[in-house]
Amino acid sequence: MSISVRRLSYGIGAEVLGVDLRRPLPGEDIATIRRAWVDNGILLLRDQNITPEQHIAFSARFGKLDDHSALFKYRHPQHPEIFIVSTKPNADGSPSDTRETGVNWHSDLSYTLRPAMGSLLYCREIPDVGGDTQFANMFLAYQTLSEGMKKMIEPLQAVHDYAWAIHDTEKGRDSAKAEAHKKVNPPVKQPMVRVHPETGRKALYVSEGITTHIAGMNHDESRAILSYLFEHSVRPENTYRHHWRPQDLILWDNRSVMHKALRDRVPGTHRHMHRTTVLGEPSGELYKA
Ligand SMILES: O=C(O)CCC(=O)C(=O)O
Ligand SMILES: [Fe+2]
Repeated sequence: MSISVRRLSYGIGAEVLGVDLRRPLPGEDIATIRRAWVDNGILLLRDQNITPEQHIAFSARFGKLDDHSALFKYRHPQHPEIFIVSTKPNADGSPSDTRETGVNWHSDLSYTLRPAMGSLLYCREIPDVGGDTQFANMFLAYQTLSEGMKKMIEPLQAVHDYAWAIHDTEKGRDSAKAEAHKKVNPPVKQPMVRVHPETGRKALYVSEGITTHIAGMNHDESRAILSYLFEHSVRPENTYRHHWRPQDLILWDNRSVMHKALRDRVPGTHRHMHRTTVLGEPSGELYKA
């Protein structure tokens, strides 16, 4: 069966048909998938009845995988390459720590000096309604800015801080947790406009969930500019919203895409996902206030 690719929406994404990840794919199919992935930002592969081993093996064709040491509590017990995002309570009945993972717009690991190239999220369980994920095309977000705005932000860097990312959970600001994370993940400065290493295209690289302010500006100045950019990035025509089916696998390119897990879960229903993470190129530098 040969591979075909069809677009999912105006703004972002494509579905890949004709692949079965239970068997290793030939190199030319991996090259086709990688090209479609980079060009479309996200790829959907439906009906993949795969084991964690097959998920890891496919992911590793695209680069070195993260062992999720920064998020060690939520790793799969047998497979550190798999990060579990689940709403299901823990064995002792306490709520899952990852029930609120990714609920604000972000790009994976942008708060580190080696942000993720790609993430591959696999759906194991999903309710009929809710549990959706939304994606935004940051190439398009950059392209649709005015020339004046592009010129102004191009040389700037912005601060990405994981402690900020986790402050806004159901529990409110959990400073003990935020402080512990700050030690592992101190704030970093990232370029506001990132040049995609494979295509040379420019993408906007700030996100509401993780970016605190623009380096070298005061918070009021910074807030005005960032608020505009956040709003601009996630205009509906720039995004795609996915309602998952079990056995869907979605790949996103963190260098040109932001994503967000929607808070649309119907009480009493549950969702269980497995993610692998492909490491990317080094980017940014440590931020000293
Ligand atoms: O669960 C989701 O829909 C996305 C969670 C997330 O941000 C991630 O796995 O990177
Ligand atoms: Fe994420």
